[in-house]
Amino acid sequence: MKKRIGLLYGGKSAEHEVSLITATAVTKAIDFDKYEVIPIYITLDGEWCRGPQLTKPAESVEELKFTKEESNPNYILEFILDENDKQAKFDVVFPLLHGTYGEDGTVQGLLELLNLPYVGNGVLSSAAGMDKVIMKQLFSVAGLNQVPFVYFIRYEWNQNKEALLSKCENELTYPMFVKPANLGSSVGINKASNREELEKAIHIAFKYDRKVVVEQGIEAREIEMAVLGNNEPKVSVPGEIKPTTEFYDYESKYKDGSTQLIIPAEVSPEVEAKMKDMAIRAFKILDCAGLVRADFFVRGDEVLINEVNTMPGFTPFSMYPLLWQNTGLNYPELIDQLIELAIERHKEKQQLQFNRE
Ligand code: G1L
Repeated sequence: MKKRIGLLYGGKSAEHEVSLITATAVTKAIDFDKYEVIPIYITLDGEWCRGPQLTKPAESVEELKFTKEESNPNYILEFILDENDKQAKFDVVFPLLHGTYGEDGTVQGLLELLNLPYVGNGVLSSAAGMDKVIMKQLFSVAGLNQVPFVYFIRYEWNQNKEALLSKCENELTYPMFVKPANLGSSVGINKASNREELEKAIHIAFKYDRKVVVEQGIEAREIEMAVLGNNEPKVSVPGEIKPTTEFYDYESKYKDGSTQLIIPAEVSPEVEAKMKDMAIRAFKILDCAGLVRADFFVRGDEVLINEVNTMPGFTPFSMYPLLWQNTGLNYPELIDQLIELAIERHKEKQQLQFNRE
């Protein structure tokens, strides 16, 4: 019997288009002999629209856009919950989106409540992975080397700007990077080389989140690794990002392709072993499932973890799939593996006891 996959994409977020492009790429790679694919499109307004079962790859992004009027039944949740409709249940849901409002873990929470197996990270790791401060604090508990940082919430900033600027200057040195704590992409991130720029960058970052983190800027190479698995996660070869602009920002990340990916990255066996160990420790401390992309700064022989991405770019030309491609696992095989890992984790969870004996 073919497995029925619910492909969930779009969403009420800045990554709407990226999600659509990724969903199109997944339909081009997924094995239609093994899977029935049912597209579920979330519009920019947040409406859930189910499209007809796909029998072949989508040729364009437009083919995957539906309206509420054409989706049948109208309400996807009623559809999923409808015990009478043989079409209703999914074997696995493949969520290719950030949470409805950009805060992750929300979609995963919905899928948990529906008791549906789904690809990738759960509620806890998705939410923790979206908050740079929580993530850094967990890395620190795991004893992972990282750049020094300072953080505060808007309320504290408004209470005493001078004290917080001094705290940054006492604990860090210029240049510093100022970032909103949540948000996966690089929106609202600015570099500061003096007190005036720092204050301005903090002001901008607070437009995007109520919590801001100021990081020590360092001269280092940016190298990433892909992790895949559940209880015994495997790590790919490393890949290096060579930015051509000042730093790896939103524009160059998604639009103009001005970054160069070097796979495999040229690193010593010692550095590679260090990164591998750190990638697995990061995966475990965040309680990840399925996949994560681990991002490092490498300076000589020193390795610092920058962050992990629980929902990495996922087109065949994105770092995560390319890293596996270069490790001997192609894009269709990667999709297969992720689906199997989703089923494996769901089975393990089904065996848990929820009440006292
Ligand atoms: F389902 C996976 F595999 F876990 C998964 C989910 C989401 C992989 C990659 C992503 N990435 C994204 O959703 C995106 C925000 C980068 C847009 Cl496609």
